[in-house]
Amino acid sequence: MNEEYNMPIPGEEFKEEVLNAYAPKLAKKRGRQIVVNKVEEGDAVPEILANTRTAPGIITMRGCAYAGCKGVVLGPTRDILQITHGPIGCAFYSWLTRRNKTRPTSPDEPNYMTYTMSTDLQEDEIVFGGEKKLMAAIDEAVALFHPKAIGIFATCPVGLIGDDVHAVARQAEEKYPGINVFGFSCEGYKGVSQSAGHHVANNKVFTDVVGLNDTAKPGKFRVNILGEYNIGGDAFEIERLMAACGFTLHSTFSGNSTYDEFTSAHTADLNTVMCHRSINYLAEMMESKYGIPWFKVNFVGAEATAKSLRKMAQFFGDPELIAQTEKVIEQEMVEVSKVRDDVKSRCDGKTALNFVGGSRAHHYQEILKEIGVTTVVAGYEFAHRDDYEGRKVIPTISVDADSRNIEELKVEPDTTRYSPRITAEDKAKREAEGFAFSDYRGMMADMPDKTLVIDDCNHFELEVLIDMYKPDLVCAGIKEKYIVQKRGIPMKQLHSYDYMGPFAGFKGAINFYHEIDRLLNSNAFKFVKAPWDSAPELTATYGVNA
Ligand code: CFM
Repeated sequence: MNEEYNMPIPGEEFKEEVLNAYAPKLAKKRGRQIVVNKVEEGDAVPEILANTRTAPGIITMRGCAYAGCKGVVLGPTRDILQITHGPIGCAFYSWLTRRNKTRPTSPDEPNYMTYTMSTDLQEDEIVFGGEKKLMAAIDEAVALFHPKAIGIFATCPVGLIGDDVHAVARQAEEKYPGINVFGFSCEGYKGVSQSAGHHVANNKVFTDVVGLNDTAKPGKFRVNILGEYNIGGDAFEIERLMAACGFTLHSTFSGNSTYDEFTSAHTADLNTVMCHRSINYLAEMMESKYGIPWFKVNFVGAEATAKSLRKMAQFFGDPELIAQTEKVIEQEMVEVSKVRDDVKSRCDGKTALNFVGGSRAHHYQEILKEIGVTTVVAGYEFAHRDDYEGRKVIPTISVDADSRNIEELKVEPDTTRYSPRITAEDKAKREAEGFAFSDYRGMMADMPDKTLVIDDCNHFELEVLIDMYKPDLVCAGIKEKYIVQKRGIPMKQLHSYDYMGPFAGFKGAINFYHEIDRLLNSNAFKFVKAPWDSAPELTATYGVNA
């Protein structure tokens, strides 16, 4: 049903090429993770295997559960003091390398993001236990910073030696009444990827933070944004637009956010979900407990931004809000269209590979399309089948031992605070008119037929893709960046945006168009020759045999 993309090499041919290099058992598994797209009636797409373990030895693009919990979901909050219980490296590498920004409202407001706090576990603690050191770290943190809340994050060794971060959190709360201390069992190995850490983070934020304070922020049309992490200033641009349209942004989970905004987030009237993968759990649980409806939005790309703002205005149905939103879109689109058309004249017809975590591989296809760049191969590092095929497949997703490892909370309506923001009849009526609630249609429905979808792509496969499809642009992460660039292919990091941003909203779209224009139309990359093409391969022998 979707337009067909005429791939230079059929996807099946690529599949055969890479699967041949694998041992039979792995080839069988990878065969189910590499899919040639075809969209049928009702957005039905082929099934893809996702959210399963990466085979040992493969250089995966994935990260760990700790990264998903501390780095991704909680990291962008500025005033929850976050202690990594573990070796120093885990804390160091989760220290703002994702470029999540924040903007305290005054110089006195706490901002712990400029620090990284760790218990710096040593061999002694690995042998004798590290809980005392954790408590000492909390004592030190309280004495120095007097935080409202402390999050403790477990790393792999902590899980292996059996330190109980939750017990220490409870002791700390007794010792320091008034400080909310909570632990996360987000040991790196907890799941098959970051995704497990997202779920752990969602659960704890839901049980220990959201709902503690019933004071609503003043204002009309009160909205939370879930799954927006303010990379390169994205949230600042979204905040600007929301204010201009007349929405009240109550809290963002978790770009440019504070603890107090989280505690009262349940007072908002609408949850919008930007990154479905990392935060759909919280949206679902807040709906069950408090009656807040949610729907998916996307602020990457000018069209997507306009569509999302319109949908939000339509949800509230206020004529003034709708008119003001239209006015903002119209004003913003003047400059957007000008730059887009100019950039498109130079980028039209180019191709891209797009491999990002769990939502950007989808979102960035739309913005690339705006300047005429087609994503011929895309994949998520760690998303689930619903992010590929749409939420309609959730009932058919098989639960394995790894996913069972993460607690699925049973959530009941709050006895006093459950209040459905719209009636069941109103919701049904709107749904009949095509207004989708609690839904995500997934990436594949938006991709042309015959394009390739690859889950948990690895470095070997990326190299074969580049050889076979000769893309004009590769979008991926830091681990991929240098191999791609050394081959003379422009590469854009879509995790940290390298040194740029914002890319969200209208001004962000303009930034992105310019950046892709510079990358695709600069001559510099044409002069790059991969060092391994001219220099002999290095060989060596073990010293002991010399
Ligand atoms: Fe969501 Fe994200 Fe992403 Fe993600 Fe990530 Fe990220 Fe990502 Mo890097 S929360 S899934 S775990 S949109 S850090 S801000 S860019 S892999 S595609």
